[in-house]
Amino acid sequence: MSVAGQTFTKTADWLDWHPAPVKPTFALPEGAVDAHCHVFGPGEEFPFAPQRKYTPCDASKQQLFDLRDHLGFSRNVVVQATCHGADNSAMVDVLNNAQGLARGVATITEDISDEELQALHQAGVRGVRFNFVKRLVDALPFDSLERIAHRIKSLDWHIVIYFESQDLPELYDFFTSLPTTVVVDHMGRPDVTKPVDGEEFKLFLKLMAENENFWSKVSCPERISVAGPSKQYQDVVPFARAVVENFPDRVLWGTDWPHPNMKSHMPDDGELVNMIPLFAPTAELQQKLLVDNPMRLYWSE
Ligand code: 0GY
Repeated sequence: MSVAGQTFTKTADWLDWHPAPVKPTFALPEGAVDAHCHVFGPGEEFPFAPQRKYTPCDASKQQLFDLRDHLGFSRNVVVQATCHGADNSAMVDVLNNAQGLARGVATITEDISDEELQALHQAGVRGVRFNFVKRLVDALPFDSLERIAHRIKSLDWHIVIYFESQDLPELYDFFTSLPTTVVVDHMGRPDVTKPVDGEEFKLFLKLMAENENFWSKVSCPERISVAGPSKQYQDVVPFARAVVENFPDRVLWGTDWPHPNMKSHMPDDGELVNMIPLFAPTAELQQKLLVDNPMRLYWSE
């Protein structure tokens, strides 16, 4: 594909998303929200950022809407993917074409104007993402992130943070200084070969327990699992279940479609939905995880 002379050849060993996920046997509650997914391009319409760390396959808004309907979700929260940098136009294009059924999480830099922030809000953006995963981004300095945090607080937005568990100790004090609701991607990427009641995951549970402004997505078993798909990602279940049962009013769930950077295999999104009752075993917990919590965070106005 090419845009104004640029070509977008996907990164070697990049896997395309699953072309035909099963219809889930787990029936989602009415009004369920897929609270973590992305779109990629299409590159011809929405070019990828020059500073990106990978070039993905295309994954368009219509393909996202088709997946939503196939799986039985009602709404999406579209998180800006790092391959688009701070150009939010592909994500905003989803929001503008979703008839109110999608909200967004943007990536911004300090030079954004108040008018641009207002336009993102009008489109349905309700948060910004701070990414600390070194293979994905060159992280912004803390003081810049602090200034962004204070600006978006006035819009009543939240901050989504993405980091890996080994980096939590050094980031802990910065995270707890943030002035807004903070949503952790994928439970802080726990190392599931370590015990669920071990020191490393205890620090994450402490972060959640001692800071009521912290939420967690119980997402991405396919990324976190060491056991893998042949073992149905069972090694992730105790971690997700601990988070849901301890913090039932501050958890979200998402497919993570189209699954950036999955190198070993591509998950079947229908099978990911079928894992939800293992994470949230009662109808009450499922209602909070899939409907009440995301609606409160993203559709309160
Ligand atoms: C995720 C995870 C990843 C990538 C991104 O924006 C992104 O590029 O989020 C990853 O590579 O772990 O949440 O989709």
